[in-house]
Amino acid sequence: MVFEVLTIFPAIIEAYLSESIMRRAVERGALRVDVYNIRDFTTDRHRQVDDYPYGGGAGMVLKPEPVFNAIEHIERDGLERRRVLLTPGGRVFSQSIAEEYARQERRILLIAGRYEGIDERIRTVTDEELSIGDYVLTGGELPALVIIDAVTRLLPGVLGDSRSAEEESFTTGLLDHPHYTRPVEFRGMRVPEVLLGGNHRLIRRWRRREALRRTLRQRPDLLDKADLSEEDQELLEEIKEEEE
Ligand code: 9WO
Repeated sequence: MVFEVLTIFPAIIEAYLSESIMRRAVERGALRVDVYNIRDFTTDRHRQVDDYPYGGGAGMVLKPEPVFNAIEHIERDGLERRRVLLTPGGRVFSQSIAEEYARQERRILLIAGRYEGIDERIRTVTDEELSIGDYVLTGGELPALVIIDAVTRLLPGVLGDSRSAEEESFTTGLLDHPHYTRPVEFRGMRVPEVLLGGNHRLIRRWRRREALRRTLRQRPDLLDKADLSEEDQELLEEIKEEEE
């Protein structure tokens, strides 16, 4: 997968990608991220990327010209790519969008705005607007990294097989089951007995039950859309009685 990021703060993107799993994904060739500094595509003496808003008011606006120049430069390769603008007004990003991107896209261009807004004409060169949630940030860089991270971990070979994407709770529409590591007792809190024995059928069933319980308690809205088996439905009924 190739991501291209347009930003006035390339170091923010590079810092995250140089660590841990993202770095390994790059080294393994599963991921490439080309970061472009919008300022490099200005043509004026002061390399100005922002300007005053027409109509007045506080704050500055990201200029269209360097952004258009950057996109035209990048697209000289003639390759297909999805052009995505990060904005709170966009379609809300989710695990299913991450899966769709990991499966269907080869190149994604992410445009991260800054200042108090972007010139409206920048929207005309995008295919889609994405939001990572209902809050306002100071720029689109963190949303760009969120999207790169969520998509990259779904690419073949990135996570190894410590845990298949299939097994993962959000894929099945449930929250995760509880996890424990050593010590077996910590400040009076013990690891559930079932996890200490080697009965893997029992462990699987306990984990499923606890994932259902946690989802019912914390995000009951997810249960409506979750893909539940007959056994899940039965477990859920038992849990509901226990929880009363
Ligand atoms: C800001 C804004 C606020 C309310 C309604 C719509 C809005 N659009 C933008 C916007 O596009 N802002 C630009 C990018 C310029 C200012 C900083 N930017 C930004 C993007 N802040 N927060 C985001 C963002 C992007 C994706 N998901 C959540 C927040």
